[in-house]
Amino acid sequence: MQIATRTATRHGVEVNGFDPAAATAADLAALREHLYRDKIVVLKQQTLTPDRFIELGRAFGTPVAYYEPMYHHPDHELIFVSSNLRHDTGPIGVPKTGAFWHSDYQFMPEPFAVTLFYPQRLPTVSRGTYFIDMSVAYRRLSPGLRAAIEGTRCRHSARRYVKIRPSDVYRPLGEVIAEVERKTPAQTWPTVLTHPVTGERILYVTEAFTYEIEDADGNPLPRRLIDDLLAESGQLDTTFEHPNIFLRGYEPGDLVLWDNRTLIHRALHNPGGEPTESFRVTVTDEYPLSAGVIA
Ligand code: 7UC
Ligand code: FE
Repeated sequence: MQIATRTATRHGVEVNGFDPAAATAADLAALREHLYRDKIVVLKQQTLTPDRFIELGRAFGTPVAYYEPMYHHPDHELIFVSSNLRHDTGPIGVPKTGAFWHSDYQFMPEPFAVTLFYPQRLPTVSRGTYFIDMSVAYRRLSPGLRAAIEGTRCRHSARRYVKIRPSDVYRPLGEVIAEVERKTPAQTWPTVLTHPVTGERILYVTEAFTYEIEDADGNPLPRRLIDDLLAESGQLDTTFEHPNIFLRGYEPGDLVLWDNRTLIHRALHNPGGEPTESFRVTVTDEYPLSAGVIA
């Protein structure tokens, strides 16, 4: 296993020659360390079966099945499938997931620590994921805004991005909305997390899920604060040229792991609708979301 170190132009580390069947405990510990420090680890030239992919996830935490079964791989509920392919048996997974700035499960009681992303079929163009390192975004905030969010908390909900299921057709929208609120009630987290491993401070605000901000006593603060945080962190830049944004491109065989506390991401979907499919395994780890917060 060779770990290529981070360069100025490339975020994260690339790993060649990784074979999960031959990996030692020391190899896996080294990968985990890189994941938390460098935020992205790309394992090159992987050829894993779904079972092996899930097994790899266990080296980084506890795999958790997505709460909505519509996304599950038909034979492996721990794999979340994003796909626009038509299989003989019909569609599997959900097309065009995650095309908005977010952190996986930020709206749930236990947000994921690590996302393992394994493209199965890549389009010829527009293949990659946009990322923002929110510890960098926090450090780059204007001092006034940084001071204004000290001690505040934000509320997060998936409601704007929950996808209706085929079985929801003809249901009253009010009933569907009520079900979303019941199944995924909003969660409140500190606006600034402290990473439990690295101690870095992380701006934990996303365009998709964050909708309210309150002071330390629970009094609501103006929505304008969230908009300013989204703008300064780069999430409102529709040209994707903001200095905080970087694109991680994919080659066949790449298996990408990222630190889901620190990085937010946004899927890049090819506009031509070329066939594309990816598998994802998400894990919780042994640490709280933020040092000092009981998850
Ligand atoms: O369909 C999707 O884009 C799924 C999204 C609402 N949630 C992904 C997650 O893990 O938070
Ligand atoms: Fe996602």
